[in-house]
Amino acid sequence: MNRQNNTISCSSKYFIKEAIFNLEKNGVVIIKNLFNSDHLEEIEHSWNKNFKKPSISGTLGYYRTSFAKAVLPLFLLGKPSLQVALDKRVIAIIEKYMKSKCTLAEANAVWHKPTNYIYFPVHSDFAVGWKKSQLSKFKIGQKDIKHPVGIGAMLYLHDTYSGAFKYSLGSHKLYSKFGQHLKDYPKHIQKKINENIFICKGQKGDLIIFDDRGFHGPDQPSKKDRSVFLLDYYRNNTFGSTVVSSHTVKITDLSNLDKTQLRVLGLGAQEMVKREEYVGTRFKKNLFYNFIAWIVDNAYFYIHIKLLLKKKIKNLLN
Ligand SMILES: O=C(O)CCC(=O)C(=O)O
Ligand SMILES: [Fe+2]
Repeated sequence: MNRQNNTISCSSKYFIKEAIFNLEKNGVVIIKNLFNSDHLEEIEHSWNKNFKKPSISGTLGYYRTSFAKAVLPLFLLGKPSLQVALDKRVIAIIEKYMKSKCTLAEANAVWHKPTNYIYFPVHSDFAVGWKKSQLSKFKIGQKDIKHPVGIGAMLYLHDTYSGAFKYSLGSHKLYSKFGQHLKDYPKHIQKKINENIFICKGQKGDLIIFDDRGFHGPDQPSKKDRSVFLLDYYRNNTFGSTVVSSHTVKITDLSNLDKTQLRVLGLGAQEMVKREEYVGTRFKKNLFYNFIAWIVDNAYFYIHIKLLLKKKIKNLLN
């Protein structure tokens, strides 16, 4: 498969149609030139402020979720991040392809460190029987999986070659019939899925849109850091108006959004996972969590001791 076949430019007159054509045929499309350089620069500026250090006790910073990965609720990066996730052209492509309204179910800024092992293997995001958590009432059925139940999108924040997103072309048409994990598929199907893997090498600002049912993942092992926006849109005709976990937004950033954008953002939607159980809060299970919490709680001890001493000295002098 030629790389050009999956890559389109938004300057093309029929790019929405071309994007849908690629999604139907291959399950993935790379769109160029959607966002101008000023917009990407604003994102980079905000990213650099937020990805210097982990957030500790309310400080600006990212959430560490594993050795190689750190995340940030996307909209903490401000308006330019909302303009990407709620771009009307992107919404049009997704809703036309899904033949349904959609809701932005997840939106994270994700930073990967390079590793010489695979920590996130190729997988499908949905299969029959899928539910978001043990407690979720909704479960994907045989009829549901025939539709594009979820659409992922990834924005590259720099030229991305090593560690790029990869997708097995056409694998969305398997409807995940042996589940979400490649190892559970008969050997000849595994072989075919692997042969059709297409590595979506791309440049800063490229937006990849993909059908979550197809096999995909980051191309690992990888030699380079990777900074991306990772978005997931769910199909309303399947899930209703539902987000995975409610988005964290700054209220002042919502001013220019229209009705459609607010609806896609999850205004009035149901929530599947509570904030305290969502992936960004995973550090609570880390070996050092209680120790670090203790350090933070006592981190002002020197001011406290200074005040105590001051009081003691004052008492002695009186
Ligand atoms: O990080 C990637 O390249 C893929 C992400 C992904 O597959 C997921 O979050 O489900
Ligand atoms: Fe995935």
